[in-house]
Amino acid sequence: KYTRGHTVGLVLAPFSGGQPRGGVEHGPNQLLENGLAKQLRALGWTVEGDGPDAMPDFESLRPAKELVHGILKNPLFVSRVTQKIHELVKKTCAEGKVALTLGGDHSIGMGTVSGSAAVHDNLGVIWVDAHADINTADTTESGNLHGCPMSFVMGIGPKVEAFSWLKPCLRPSRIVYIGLRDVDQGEKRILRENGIKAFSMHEVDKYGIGRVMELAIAHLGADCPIHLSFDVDALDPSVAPATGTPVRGGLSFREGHYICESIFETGRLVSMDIMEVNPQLGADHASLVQTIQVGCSLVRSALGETLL
Ligand code: EXY
Ligand code: MN
Ligand code: MN
Ligand code: MN
Repeated sequence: KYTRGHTVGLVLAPFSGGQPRGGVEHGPNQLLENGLAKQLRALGWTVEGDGPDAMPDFESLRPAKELVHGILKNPLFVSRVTQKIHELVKKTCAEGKVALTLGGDHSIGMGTVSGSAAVHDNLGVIWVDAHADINTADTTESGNLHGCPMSFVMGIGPKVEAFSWLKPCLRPSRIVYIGLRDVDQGEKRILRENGIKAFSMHEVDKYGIGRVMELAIAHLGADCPIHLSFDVDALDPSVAPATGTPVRGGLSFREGHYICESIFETGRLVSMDIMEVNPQLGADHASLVQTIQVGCSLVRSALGETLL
C-alpha cells in the first residue's frame, strides 16, 4: 500500500507562527510551483490536495487575544493551526494514503506526528534536523514553538493550557534523530534522561550514513509504520541555504537523500514532513531555487525516485 502506484495526500501548511522570521509560510507554494505534485505523479503516485484552491489561509485562526504562558510566543495560534493539521493528517492516514505535509515551520510537527500516531499504532518517528526541537515551556530560551514540537507530542514538561487538545502520543523509544549539531543544554538533558536514540553529525561522520540508517531502522523495529520529519536545516547550509536557522557542518546532498531512500526501501513510510524551507532567506535567488529544488528532490527520494 505504501509503495508507488498508491496515493499521496498533500497537507499544505503555510505557517510561520512557531518562529519569528517571515517567509517560511511561502514554502508550500514554492514547492508546488516547482512542480512537486507533477514530479510525484511521474513516479507513479496518485497525488491529491494540490488543487487551485487547496492552499489554506491560517490567518483566520489567529486569535484576537493570545494566551500568556511564560515566554512562549503565539501559543494559542500555534495550537489552533497544529490542531487543524492534526485533523488533516489523521484523515489522510485513515484513508490509507501517505500524508505528505509541506511546511511551514517545524511547530507543525505537533500536528503531523500526533495525526499520524492517531491512526498508526507503534509509529516510529525519524526526525532529521540540526536541532532536537524538544524544548519544553520550561527549558525554551527563545519561546519559539518550532523548537518544542517533540516534547509536546511526548507530553513531557509543564502542561500548556492552549494545547489541551494534544494528548501524549509518542514514547521516547519510538524516536530516532539524525543530523543533530545545535542542541540546547536543557534539550541534551531531556535526550539523556529519556534515553532517546540520536545520531548527531558526530555519529554520521563516525559510522557513515549507511550504518546510521541500518541502526536507526533497527532501533524502531522491523515492522512499524514510519513518520519522516525532514527539516531542511539538517542539510549543510551549502546544500539548503534558504532556511531560518542554518547551522554549518550538516548533512551532504547525498546523505540527506540516502536517508529518504533507506526509508522508502522499508515500504513503511506512512507520513512525511518537509519543513523550514524559507524562500525569503538565503543570499540570492539562486540559494532559494537550490533549496526548493532540494526539498522536492528529498520528497521524490522518499517516494521511490532512485529505486531502479
Ligand atoms: N533550540 C533553539 C530554540 O529552541 O529556539 C533553536 C530551535 C530551532 C528549531 C529549528 C527548526 O528546527
Ligand atoms: Mn509573507
Ligand atoms: Mn526543526
Ligand atoms: Mn532545525
